[in-house]
Amino acid sequence: MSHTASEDLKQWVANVARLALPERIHWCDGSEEEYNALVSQMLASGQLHELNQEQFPRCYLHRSDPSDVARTEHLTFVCTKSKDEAGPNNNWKEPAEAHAEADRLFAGVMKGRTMYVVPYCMGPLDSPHSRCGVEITDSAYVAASMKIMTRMGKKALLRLGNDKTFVKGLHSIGDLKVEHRRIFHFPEEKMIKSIGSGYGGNALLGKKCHALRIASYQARQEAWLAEHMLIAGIENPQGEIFYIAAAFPSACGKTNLAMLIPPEQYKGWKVWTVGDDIAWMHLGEDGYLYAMNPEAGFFGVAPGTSSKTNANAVAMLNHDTIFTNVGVTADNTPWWEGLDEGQPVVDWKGDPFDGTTPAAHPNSRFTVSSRQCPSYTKAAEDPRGVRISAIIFGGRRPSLIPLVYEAKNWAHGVLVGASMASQTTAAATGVVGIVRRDPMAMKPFCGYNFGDYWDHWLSFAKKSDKLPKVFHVNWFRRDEKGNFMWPGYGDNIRVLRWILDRANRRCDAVETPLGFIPRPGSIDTTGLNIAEKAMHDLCDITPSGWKEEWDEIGKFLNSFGTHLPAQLKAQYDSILKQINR
Ligand code: GTP
Ligand code: SPV
Ligand code: MN
Repeated sequence: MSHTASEDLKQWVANVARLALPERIHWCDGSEEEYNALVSQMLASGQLHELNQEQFPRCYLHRSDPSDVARTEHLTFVCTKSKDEAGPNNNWKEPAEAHAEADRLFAGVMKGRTMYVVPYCMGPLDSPHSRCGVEITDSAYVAASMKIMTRMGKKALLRLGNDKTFVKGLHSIGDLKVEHRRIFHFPEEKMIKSIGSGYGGNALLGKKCHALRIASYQARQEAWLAEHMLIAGIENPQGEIFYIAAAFPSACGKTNLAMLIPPEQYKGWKVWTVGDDIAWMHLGEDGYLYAMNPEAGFFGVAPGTSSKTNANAVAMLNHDTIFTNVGVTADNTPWWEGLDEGQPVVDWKGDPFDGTTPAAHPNSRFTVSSRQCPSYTKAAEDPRGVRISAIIFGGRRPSLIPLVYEAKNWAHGVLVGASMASQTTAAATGVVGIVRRDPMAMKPFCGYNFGDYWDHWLSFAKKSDKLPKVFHVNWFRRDEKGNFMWPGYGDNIRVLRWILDRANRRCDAVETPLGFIPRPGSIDTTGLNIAEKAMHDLCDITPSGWKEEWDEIGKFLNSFGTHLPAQLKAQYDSILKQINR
């Protein structure tokens, strides 16, 4: 296969081999035979375990190193020439220093291992918006996962040759020691170097490293957007389909919303899945914003997935799936907390389950092709992407933030995104459950200074007057007893319905200093066991109650100094005045 590769690619592969000293080099062609061979080899080496093949054909379990179960943000760096360019939102390292450190870590690291050369395409092979990359890795698990998650192999290599430019991603699991773990990004060189982790976002370089950190940097230069967003189509009983793009931080509900199944009384309503994690968005010639999913698979959170919360996911996970760090039942079927049935006997580490700690790791995941999802739509293969009617921001906020509100205009929408915050989750290492600022759900993923990123977002209003309306949602408000106030999951369609009515200007709303909120009764609650008072509390905005929040947001925005766009500051100040009134 390597004969179709460009000189540049061949040269890079040779240089890496000279440094890392692999025993052999395998160019991935993306075929079924190749995938099967990778699986057989991993079953033999113990990297994969066969699950019950009658109930779960071609499903396997991978147990990672127990210290390598989530993204490690403190070991992730954006290495631009100037520190200012990376911004206070990123860890920064001088490029030459980072390359030298990587060289030391990669020296001889692949001795005795196979080096896989994995060409991939992010986005449909025939889309002008797609971008290619090559990941070099010494992990068969990564190579197999890239087959599921991207358009990988021969066809990608062919396209990559025609494109002339591609992202170079070098990965090794190294010795898996946290001390030796680094995830370096060189956006100016379109390069990634990641060592010491086999975990998703750290190791499947097409995903967060390429499709968000490198792509966001490119998108700014080329006037598009690379975002941590699901894309879904909402079909109403009239047969109209409107597409939304929604940014929620890691483990805050993107996969679930993208595959939503409406409650029974919502006859004629249907949600179509385009993507569950990343959206690349371009202005069309008609002035509308179009979004495409650069991925071809889902790397989804297992815990909480059940036939009640996400029946589409349950249906897609019963064949051809790789599970990572879940528990197992006596029947050798996969198990996690929240699953409807079954009892775990073995936990995610492979130890007997004793009930004292969760059977599945809270960040255990499934890796599966999007084509297996019952709600997956062909529109996801449209080279232009789908036209977006509404952009939705959201996070896990136990208090204050209402169920839904609408931004007053695009610039205010950018402020709403920039001032997002959410409780941390198990998707990254560190403390879980503390509220941190996470603008546009991109805190861990923006490849440059957030101040410049907001300016880039603001610039779209100069190019089009047909931009989507912007909203903010919160499914995670809790009452005094600590219970979720909103049922969530399938019932979120009730909120989406209001959002689309507003986006299409089919209903009016109440204006507040912080945005538009639903008129009492305009969010349908028929069939829900929710008191009028609770609904009022969920939907209300009392400006005086926002003082502390607005203060926090102000401090955060100011920490970007001269990079903070004046227009955003003006939006902020005008709301501040109204809150203090
Ligand atoms: P990443 O893949 O990490 O980017 O996460 P994600 O944003 O796709 O989150 P996902 O949909 O996997 O949900 C994460 C967790 O939140 C799961 O345990 C879900 O069960 C739970 N969750 C999702 N939607 C809702 C909701 O509407 N209400 C409540 N209470 N929980 C939800
Ligand atoms: C996330 O953490 O936002 C994920 C999983 O989607 S990972 O691929 O690890 O980034
Ligand atoms: Mn994600």
